[in-house]
Amino acid sequence: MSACRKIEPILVVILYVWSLLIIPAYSLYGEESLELSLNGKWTLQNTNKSVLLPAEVPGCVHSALLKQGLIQDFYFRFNDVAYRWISLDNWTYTTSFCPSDELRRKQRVKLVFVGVDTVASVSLNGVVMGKTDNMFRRYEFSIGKWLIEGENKLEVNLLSPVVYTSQRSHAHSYRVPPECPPAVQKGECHVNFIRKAQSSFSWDWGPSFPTMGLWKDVRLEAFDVLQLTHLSTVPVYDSSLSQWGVQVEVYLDAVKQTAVRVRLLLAELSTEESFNMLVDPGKHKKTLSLHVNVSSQVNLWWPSGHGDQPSYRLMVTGVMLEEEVILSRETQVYFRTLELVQEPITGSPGLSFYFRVNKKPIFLKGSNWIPAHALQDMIHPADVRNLLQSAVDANMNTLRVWGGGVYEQDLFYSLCDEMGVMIWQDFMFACALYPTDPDFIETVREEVTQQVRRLKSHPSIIVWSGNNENEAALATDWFGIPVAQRPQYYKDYVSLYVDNIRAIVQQEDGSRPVLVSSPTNGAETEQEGWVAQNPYDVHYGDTHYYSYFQDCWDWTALPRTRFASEYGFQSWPSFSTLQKVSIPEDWSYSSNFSSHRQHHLGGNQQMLQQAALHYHLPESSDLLQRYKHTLYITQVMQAQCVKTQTEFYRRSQSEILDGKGHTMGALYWQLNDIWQGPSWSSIEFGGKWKMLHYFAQDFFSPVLPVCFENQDVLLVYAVSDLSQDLSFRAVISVYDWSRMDPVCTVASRPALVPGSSAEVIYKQPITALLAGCGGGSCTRLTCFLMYHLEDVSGRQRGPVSHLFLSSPKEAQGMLKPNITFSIQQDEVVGYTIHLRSSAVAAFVWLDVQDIPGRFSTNGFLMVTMNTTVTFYPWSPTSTQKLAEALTITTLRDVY
Ligand code: BMA
Repeated sequence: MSACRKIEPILVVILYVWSLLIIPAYSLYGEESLELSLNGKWTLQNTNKSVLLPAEVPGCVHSALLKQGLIQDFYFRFNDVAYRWISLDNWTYTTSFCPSDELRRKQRVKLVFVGVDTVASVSLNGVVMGKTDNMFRRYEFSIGKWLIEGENKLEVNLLSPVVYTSQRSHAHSYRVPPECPPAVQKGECHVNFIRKAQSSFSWDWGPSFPTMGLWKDVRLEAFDVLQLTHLSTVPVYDSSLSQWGVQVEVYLDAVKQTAVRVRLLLAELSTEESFNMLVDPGKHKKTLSLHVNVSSQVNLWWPSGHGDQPSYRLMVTGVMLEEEVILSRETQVYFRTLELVQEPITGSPGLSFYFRVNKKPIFLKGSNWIPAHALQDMIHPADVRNLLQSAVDANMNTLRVWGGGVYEQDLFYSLCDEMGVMIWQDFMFACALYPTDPDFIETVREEVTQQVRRLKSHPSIIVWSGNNENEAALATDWFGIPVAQRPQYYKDYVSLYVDNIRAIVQQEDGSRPVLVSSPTNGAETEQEGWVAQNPYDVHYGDTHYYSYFQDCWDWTALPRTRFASEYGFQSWPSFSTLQKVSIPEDWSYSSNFSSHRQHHLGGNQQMLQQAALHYHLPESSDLLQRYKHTLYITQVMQAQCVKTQTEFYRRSQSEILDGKGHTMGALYWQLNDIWQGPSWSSIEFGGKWKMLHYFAQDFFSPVLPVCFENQDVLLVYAVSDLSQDLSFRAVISVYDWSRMDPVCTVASRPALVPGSSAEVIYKQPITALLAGCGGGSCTRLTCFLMYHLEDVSGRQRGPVSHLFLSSPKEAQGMLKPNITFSIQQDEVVGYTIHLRSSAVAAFVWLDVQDIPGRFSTNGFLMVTMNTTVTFYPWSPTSTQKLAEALTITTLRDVY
């Protein structure tokens, strides 16, 4: 059947297109557009034509095979290895379409691919239109003269990315390590030779699914005179005039010389300006400076927790000479200023490293973002929204879009703008050295230019950063490069990230800081010629820090860094999440499945080893129960470890000790998961919160008490992200493990804590505290502390927290609690769960299996007989379903 009868070209009077001067009778100022993605019918075929199937665009080969039932759930058990064949083959996408006469007659007709994954040759009616080699670029091919009347055939021949990288690496004159990922990752090799999500060849938290496909829209765009291809806005503050402005960039593609008048209107700010311009044939960027009316009140965009995120509607109108409106487009503009401050600190060698938003120093609290799915086309907008909402609900204000994944979709950044989530944006290079052949550099240059233009209007983005850990990889010689060869690799490094990426970013976006790597020493790295001796130097820039064998409760071993951009511990997801991709024989910690999903060498052992430092390991004779308890204990370990470390960073905000401190950021590794497996994440694949995420909600709270011991002296810090100074007192209750009422409660005198600071407000030798408590009946083994902050009116501020005085495995008097519950549906928000416990219970963990939603709190210490927790469902449920699903686990249950 001819495609021509099926696909009606859609005439869209596209608002963002101008067609001036010549007004053909058949199209009034309009551009013709033909969507080939959603409306088109595509087929997909492999090299030897043994597989032929319908395919959706946007999409990829894996998802097409899945939708046709030709493969099973690729996350199921060992399917990542079983389906390796898919990306070892080449695949061809084919479609037919019938352009209207109007479209064909346009002066310029472009075939636009918003995203091709990755190496492909595009042909139209048998003629090659061009090639692609970069998943992160948009491609346009001029196809006007190749279009025929009636049915046109479009083919995209995708080359196996695995074969491609193998060929590229072999053709390269010297090795560009790492050649292959560690065997435990079961991944593919030479991913650094392709501009594609680096984690798609496997990572230490994710499977190898080297996707291939048309992962974003495909369409024809046609016009006669002029097209507005893109619009960007960046707010600018002129402090000498105390005036806001907006730098508006319009990107134009002109067929012939054209005169246009562009009107910019910010109605809410009583601001309007018009610009006359003459556009020459070809592609152009025109920069327009809009000055905001000085008498208008501009409300600023603030990071979450520091204020609102107001935006203003900017109308952009294109006007012909005769004052006829031919274009009308609107966008949101947000106003904020931004600085990355690197300046000397009294009493400390090195430089500060912190962000100032609207002149206010802000402590960055959050985590690192990885791709939410191995197949980008399987990510639903609701998933993105839910993950970001979970970040905000846990009091995060920042996410780092890590350099081994993808530049995220537009929706991600728009939601971050609206929610006040600041973004540390890496460029997509990670944990590797990279080639610098001219064609590689050229495609990267185009990628960087396009991405910066696409993203720079988002106030959420606060820094561009060249790569993940590649400076460190060179400086600390991860890949054993002989000394004599190092200059070549250093040269390649500087060429790629400094001479190309950094230079482009500075040219395209002067409104944000650019870092070359993470971790980096920032200005000091630059001084040292871009590869610092020690990129992990705590006196400069940001650091990444992982230590799996050290006791994670020992804060003295932690780096008192300026900015902790990565740190973390692994845990396993919950049983209900794993159950979706496994069968009963997999449900033990030593199963093949458990080893298979673990991509970090020794990871499963490390988790138990770290847990065993403080907790009894599960020993139930019921093997399934033991497995579930083991998953639980890994989450307990992770939550407590990351809590200790994050609290250390937050309390180090205002002090310099031994020349170190002024920590202004804590972004743990990692927020989300790509599949159901062990990882450093605080949210499981599917959105379920791990215990760590509940802990994060507390340890990122705007007001936080931090209690710890320093050589047997107990200290409480009050950490405040508030704008105003406030007096706090620490209230510390000493509890005996064997009973519910506190043995004693002490309170410090109120102390004034300036806004945005961390101050010591209580200090006492632990022996003195215990001796003065309940007749001295408490020991480190029998008692523990619960503490919180109060303001002078006696109101609790921030969370109630706990401090153990010995490892719980050594605690004396811990009883096996019997916890009963009843559930009641709330009027509005959710379900109230009333808990009643017979004894003090540690790490009380409520789990409703796969009923989507989250609790108000979880993993808590229960020191009162009764407590209530709210469950917020994400889809309709009932008290009965919840009651049937609910399980409660506590620390004492596992041994
Ligand atoms: C850091 C990250 C990731 C990795 C994580 C855990 O190095 O940048 O590459 O997943 O550590 O190993």
